[in-house]
Amino acid sequence: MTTATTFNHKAQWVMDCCEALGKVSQSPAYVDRRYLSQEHKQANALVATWMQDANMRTWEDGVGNLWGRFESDSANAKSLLMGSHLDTVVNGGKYDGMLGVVAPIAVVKYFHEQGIKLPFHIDIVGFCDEEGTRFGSTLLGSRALTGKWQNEWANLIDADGVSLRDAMQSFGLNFDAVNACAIKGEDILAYLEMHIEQGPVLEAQNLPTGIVTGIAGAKRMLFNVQGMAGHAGTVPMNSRQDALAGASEMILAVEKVAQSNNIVATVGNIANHPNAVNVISGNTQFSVDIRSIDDKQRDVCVASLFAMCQEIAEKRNLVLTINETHAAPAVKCDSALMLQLEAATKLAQIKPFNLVSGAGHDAMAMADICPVAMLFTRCEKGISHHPKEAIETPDVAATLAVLYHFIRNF
Ligand code: HGY
Ligand code: MN
Ligand code: MN
Repeated sequence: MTTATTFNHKAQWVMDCCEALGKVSQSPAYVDRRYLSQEHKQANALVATWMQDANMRTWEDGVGNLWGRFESDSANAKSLLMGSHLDTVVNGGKYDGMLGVVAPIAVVKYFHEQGIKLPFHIDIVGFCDEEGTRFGSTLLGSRALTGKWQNEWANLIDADGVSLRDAMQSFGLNFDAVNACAIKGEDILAYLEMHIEQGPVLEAQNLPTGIVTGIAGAKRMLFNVQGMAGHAGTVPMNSRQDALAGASEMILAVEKVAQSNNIVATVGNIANHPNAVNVISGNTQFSVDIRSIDDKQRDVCVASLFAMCQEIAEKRNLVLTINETHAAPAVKCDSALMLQLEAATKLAQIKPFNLVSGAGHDAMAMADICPVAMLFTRCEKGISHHPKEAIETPDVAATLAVLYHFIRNF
């Protein structure tokens, strides 16, 4: 009977790999690995050696994704595609993304060691930019695979003013050649992504793994509030056009709309100008990330938020402009794959449990070309996008056992 204990040793290997990847960061103090950086190159090279040790052929595609293939002997074999992202948020955890790349390598390594051959290839992809940390976008690596690469992304710029086009060139890639990375859906049997839950549900259920039913859709926008800078000591309060004060009222409106509609909305990034102690703020920009498993409900909330913020702007004699920077519809996981995950979970002697993903994943992009499924691993207190992100080795072993049975019976 192949259960979690079969994979105890491999689970420790996965944890050690995530630990090693956690050290590949642009900061010595915390995890921070961004798209097209030196750390991206290092991480791809490191993961490629683990894939090669599992008897996988490896390559890097034209957008910077890392690939590994465990070849089938069957002629015209199609691929079961698995993977997740290798980039991180700033000051992130060691498992968000990385677990979903390293865990399948561990199971492939087990197949290789056991001399198990499969009637389909196993392809594992380490996506290069899911978080969008460097350019404020998201899902760039997976959208390149699904033919959704956008020409206007060439002008996305990072905090240093480097454009995506130039950053790709320095990395040895060509922005205009990315469309050649697109893969054909008919070659992919399914896409399965393992990921830490990034929420508290599995811990509350006291379960090591969970089957994802759907992924919440997200919209990201940049709010630009234009006021009038002025002297903090001389401009009377009733004649100010204070951009930061206006933005603050708008940020509370973001929170209010989310709370009163049972969705989630976050202002994570703010820039204030001139940001001086004795100057009334002339311009404030802030990001809004708003999500729901129900796209219609989310868009109704976005509309009411826009109306509330325009009202605040008029009342304060400010000019508000809003630009949408990202939109991904909610995605339902494939019901047949969910049933196969359920059967595999039972074979691993674990109680199956279904849950929604509030976090976004590359599976949202891959759903454009093939059926997708996700398997979650419990994480401590649901903490993620934080250095305290933590998982337990036995839960990784359980995840590997479920994955083993899923593939053996796929
Ligand atoms: O934002 C997200 O949900 C994902 O972690 N990129
Ligand atoms: Mn993340
Ligand atoms: Mn992630």
